[in-house]
Formats: sequence, structure tokens, C-alpha cells
Amino acid sequence: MISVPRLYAIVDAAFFSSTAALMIFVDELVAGGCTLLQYRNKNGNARVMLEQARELKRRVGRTAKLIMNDRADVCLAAGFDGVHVGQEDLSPESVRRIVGPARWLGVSTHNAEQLQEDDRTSADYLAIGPVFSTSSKEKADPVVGLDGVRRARRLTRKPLVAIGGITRANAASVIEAGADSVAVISDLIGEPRKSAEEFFRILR
Ligand code: 3NM
Repeated sequence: MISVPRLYAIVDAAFFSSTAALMIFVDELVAGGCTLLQYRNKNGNARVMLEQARELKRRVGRTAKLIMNDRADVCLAAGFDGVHVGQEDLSPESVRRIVGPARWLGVSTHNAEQLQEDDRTSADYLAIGPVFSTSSKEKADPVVGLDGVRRARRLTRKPLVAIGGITRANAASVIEAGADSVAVISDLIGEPRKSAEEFFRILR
């Protein structure tokens, strides 16, 4: 069983106007103590995606685990540590076959049925969300709330990552509801280092 840190930083390329700005953001997250980062790029072209992924790997090295959103091919090509897939991406088992047994595989779920189904796969961790309303994801599923996190906690023994609208102000309640980790996009933007440090202080 893997061990997931309290804060799972999601680096979404859509939030950055240049590769340089994205890299500075990541350096700051690592300086703030982040050891698990997901690179998410939902509309970039594949070459830019791979270039950014390789640059992330060069900068982060082994100080943090790097998880690639959706793309098993980019994960392997950039030497990342794992892949995170959603309900409309390749199935967990098909990704597992591509990335092998050692790399981390995470799966997004949005309700109890999906969570139970993906609990039966070889996923290393499951995500549940959106916990709160979010503007960072297009066509987000209905909010599950803290009750959704509690229910998810009862349905899986895999590490549980909560996502969606999580901030320093509500993160403690999400962990109390049973999540092992919070995945965050927008509340890290702006002052990533300070924000990450505060998350770790709050979630200690
Ligand atoms: N996935 P923020 S919610 C990428 O429900 C993503 O699976 C979600 O961004 C899900 O921290 C979400 O800014 C967006 O709310 C999270």
C-alpha cells in the first residue's frame, strides 16, 4: 500500500501563460514541502505536453513524485512516477498494463458506485470529488460534500484523495471526514510556497 502525503498539488497548465511561469510555480511548491505533484494539461498539444513533462522531471528529480494526468504514454516518455485517470480516460487496468506494477495509478471517482467499482481495480489510490464547488474543472460532476467523503471512506481501504474546491479554510474538515489527502489547484495559485506550507501546518 502506498502512502499519500496530506497535500497533493495539481499543476494545471491552463493556469499558466508560459512554461517558465509553470516551472517557477512548481519550484515554489517543492520549496513549500510538496512531495506529490500532478501535471494536468487537458488541451495542450502533445509535444508541448511532453516537453513540459520532461522539464518538470528535470527540475523536480526525485524530491517529489510526479503523476501524469490521463496520459500513460507521456508518463513513460517523461519518466514520471505514475498516472491519474478519470472516468472517461483509458480504464485503470489498461493503464496498469502500460505503466507496469511499480508506478502509481490513481483514479477519479464522483459517486459511491464509481468508487466501489474502481476499488476492485489495481488502482493505488482513489480520488473522490468534487467535494465542494469548483471552477477549475469543466463539466464538473455534482458536489459530493463532506458526506460524500465519509461515504467514500467507508467503501474503500485504498488511500483516499479528496478533490474539488478544497482550500486552506476547509481542508481540515475534509481530512476529518476521512480523506488521507487533499488535491488542490486554485488555492495554490498566487503564493504557492506560502500556501503549501500553510496546508501542511493545518493538516499536520
Ligand atoms: N477534478 P480546485 S474537481 C481536476 O471532481 C478536478 O474529480 C475534480 O480544482 C473531480 O482545487 C477538480 O481549484 C478541480 O477546485 C479541482
